[in-house]
Amino acid sequence: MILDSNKIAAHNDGLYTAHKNKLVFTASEIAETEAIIKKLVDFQIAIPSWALGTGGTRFGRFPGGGEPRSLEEKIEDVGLLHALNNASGAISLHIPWDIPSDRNAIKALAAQHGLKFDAVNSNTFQDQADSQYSYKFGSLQNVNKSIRKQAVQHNIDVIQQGVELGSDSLTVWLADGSCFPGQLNFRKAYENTLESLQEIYEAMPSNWKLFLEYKCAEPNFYSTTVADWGQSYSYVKKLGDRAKTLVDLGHHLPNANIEQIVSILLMEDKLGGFHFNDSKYGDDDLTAGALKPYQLFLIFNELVEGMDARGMNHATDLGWMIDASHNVKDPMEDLLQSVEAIMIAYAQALSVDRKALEIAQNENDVVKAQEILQNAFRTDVRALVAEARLRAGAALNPVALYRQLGVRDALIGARGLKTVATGL
Ligand code: PSV
Ligand code: MN
Ligand code: MN
Repeated sequence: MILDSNKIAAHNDGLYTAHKNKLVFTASEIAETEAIIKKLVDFQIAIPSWALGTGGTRFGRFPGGGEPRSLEEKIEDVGLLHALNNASGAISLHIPWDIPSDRNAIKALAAQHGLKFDAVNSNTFQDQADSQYSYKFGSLQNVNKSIRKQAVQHNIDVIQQGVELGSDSLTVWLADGSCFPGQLNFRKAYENTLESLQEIYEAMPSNWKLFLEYKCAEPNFYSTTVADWGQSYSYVKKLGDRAKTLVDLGHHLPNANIEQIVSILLMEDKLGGFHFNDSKYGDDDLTAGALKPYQLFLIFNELVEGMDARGMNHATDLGWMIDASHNVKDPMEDLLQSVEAIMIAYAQALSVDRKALEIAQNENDVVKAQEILQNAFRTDVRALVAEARLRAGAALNPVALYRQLGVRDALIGARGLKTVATGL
């Protein structure tokens, strides 16, 4: 066994004294650390099944070996992550990349690792070997009714797969759009997409949610049919209460104020969840918090404020997911880093002095308001995140333990050096 509770305990013993000293210091700087730690213990971020292998770009792919070759191995990898950090207790499947061959066995394997099935993702951005029609000119928007029907039916099949696994939400991301002016009638593309989404929405069980992801560009580079939060909002508002907008941090035009988008969507009860990642140029899918940790904190600041104002449960009322791609890092290490960055941003947002911030805002004390936020952002909360892991039986330093145990080498030993994860 690569990882077990004895190995985690031995690792934690070695780091315990230094950790406790740091925790005492952190508690001297932040009020109510106990309440924050409890929230951190409960917080879970779903791992996308497609992020466990090397992504690559259209120019090349440099796999590191030992990648999961099946859904079973993907679940095992997420199980490893969850054992290390106790914060990755769910997997988000992408269909047809992840069709379970034996559903009961897959469910049992996930349960054995303490994992739930998060939102299931449909795929109408690629043609499958057995598909009758091509999505070259779009799926739910297509001018051809038969193609739209095929895409709708695929989404219905994905819902069915999800129901059988115990998932309760569908994420729809459409590559639909156009590459050149004149290619598409925008209004008709919208109307076709809405009609198709309505059919999908109606096919969902009554406890399910539909998350509609937006993206400003790529693979279409002139227009995207669900291009921004306003367009997603316009669709989900028409669909019904259980349709919500999904915010992928890498899907905005440069300099978009994502935290403000989050605040407004929450206020409108239309925020469904997130695909966390980071980017400098576009849909870069880099490690969360690697480039813009202050932005990540400001997003969580709005989330905590808005969710508390609406009486929402932080852990369960939104879909928390990562969407990442790895070209130069070990995917598992990268995912551990992303989860850590998300937990840090969340802990910092929980530590904001909300009463003082409200007073500063009401008094138009701009300097004070900025000081309050920056103070929370600049205070080191890593000991709180580590303490949450310790209390849940996970590792004080997951990346360090992953390396100490030689997890990647063990995976290469078991699966081989030349592996290609299914999916992206
Ligand atoms: C599209 O860029 C996206 O962000 C969507 O979430 C997809 O489902 C995912 O990437 C994987 O292709
Ligand atoms: Mn995404
Ligand atoms: Mn993306």
